[in-house]
Amino acid sequence: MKEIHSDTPGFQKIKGALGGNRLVLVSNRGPYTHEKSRRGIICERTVGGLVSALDPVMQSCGGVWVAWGSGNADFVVTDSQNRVRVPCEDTRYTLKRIRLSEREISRYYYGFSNRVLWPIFHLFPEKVCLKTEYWNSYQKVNEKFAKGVLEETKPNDLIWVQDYHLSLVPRLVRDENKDAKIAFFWHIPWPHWDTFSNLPWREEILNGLLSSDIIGFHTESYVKNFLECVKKGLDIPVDNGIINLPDRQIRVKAVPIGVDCEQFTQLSRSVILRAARLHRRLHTKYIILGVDRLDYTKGIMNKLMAFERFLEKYPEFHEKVVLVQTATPTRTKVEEYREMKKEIDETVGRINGRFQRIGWVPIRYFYRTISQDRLLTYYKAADVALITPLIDGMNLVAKEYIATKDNGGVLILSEFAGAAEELNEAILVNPHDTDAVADAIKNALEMSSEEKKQRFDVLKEKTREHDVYWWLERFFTEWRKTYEKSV
Ligand code: GDG
Repeated sequence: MKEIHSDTPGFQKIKGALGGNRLVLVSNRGPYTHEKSRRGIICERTVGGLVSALDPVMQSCGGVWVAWGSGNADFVVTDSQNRVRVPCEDTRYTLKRIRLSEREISRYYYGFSNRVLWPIFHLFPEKVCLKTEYWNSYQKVNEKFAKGVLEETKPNDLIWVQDYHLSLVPRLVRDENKDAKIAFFWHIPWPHWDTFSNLPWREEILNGLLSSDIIGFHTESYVKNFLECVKKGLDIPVDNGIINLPDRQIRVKAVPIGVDCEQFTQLSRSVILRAARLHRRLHTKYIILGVDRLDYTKGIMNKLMAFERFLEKYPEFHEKVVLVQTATPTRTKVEEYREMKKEIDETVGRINGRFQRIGWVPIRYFYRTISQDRLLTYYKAADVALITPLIDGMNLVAKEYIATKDNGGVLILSEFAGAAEELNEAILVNPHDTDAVADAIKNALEMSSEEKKQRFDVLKEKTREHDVYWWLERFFTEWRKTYEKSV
């Protein structure tokens, strides 16, 4: 569990940027779940970038987090208002849980969020499944979340809504409380109008978001696309990142999320020995690492094909390189994700069968959620991180890898990850170009120590400078400016 130092300069700055106001955070998944086990009810922190970024702030600043209660004992531990104090062992803030029925989970979450918005916004039109019952459920569930927010909000609270599952919440809250202070952060890409305009409910989604006072994205190109959609979809004037409505203005900003660089660097010191042992255990000189949720956007299949091509083209690296690939289970109830898992299992088996020798297995593949310690050990041990999403809002793994290393690891990064806009000292690749990725692996392994250090030092400096505290402080400062201007 992460230790919180609420008096560090990072947190002091964030508190300053919040201006003493309380935060009401709203997201689909909550930061903690309660699950029944043989040992009783266990409280666990959820794995993922959003929770890693926001739980420490909530712990430090207090407030309320409104989220879906998805654990099987989540409502056993809550009070009559569906509230529970968290973290469980040292409570610091309130978690308000929203109860969803099986049908809502199936239609709002697996349906509209994951089979409509996710594929449209990640440019996979062939995977989109448009059903009116999904949309109806999405509206109902957004209403439930908005009601939960309104029950918890006091005057002057700052309501911060996260991500594509909840795009209608700002409007639903504003309809009931016109003075509410609302911000939105969109964590996935925002596509061009040509793609977005295919969405039958495009106006409702835009209008939902436009009830916020500020909307944040990871990159300038997502901001540009979003503003274009507002102009074309709603015929509303946009000027220099400001949307002008008759009665108010909305600021739209690129504020790229970061990681707690200092903490990754510090924690990584505790895994130095384990990282060294990993090379010996895998009988390899070089370790290449991939850490991805098992999602079609993350490009795991393309990566495997590129690694196979690398082994074909450059046999001098046989018995010297191992690809460690973790695939974190996600959306396991969706048939398509189960099929993708099968395809990846088979491909790993085929490539290993083709190249392995006694004592050397070229791909070590793990389909499971690994512990934070193990993740750090992998980051620390890896000579190269191979991060090749076909498209990705940001990709925190790239930043976590750089934050953990202190001795010049090489980052190979897809040019279609939001992180590539900032981390352009990485070896940038087109993940669809199998040969180019294979060559990039060779180049990474053969790179001179001088070039490695030059690139790494800049990447580390950027990751350190634009860390998670910078993200929060910058976003909150921009948010507060909204109200200062209108006074
Ligand atoms: C969305 C956007 C955007 C993963 N597997 C394990 C594990 N993780 C942690 C990583 C990292 C996080 O989960 C994954 O972050 P990503 O950024 O890669 O991706 P998404 O989950 O797709 O998130 C994305 C992000 O929002 C933030 O705005 O960057 O583009 O799609 O922190 O370390 N952690 C542990 N075990 C695992 O097996 N402990």
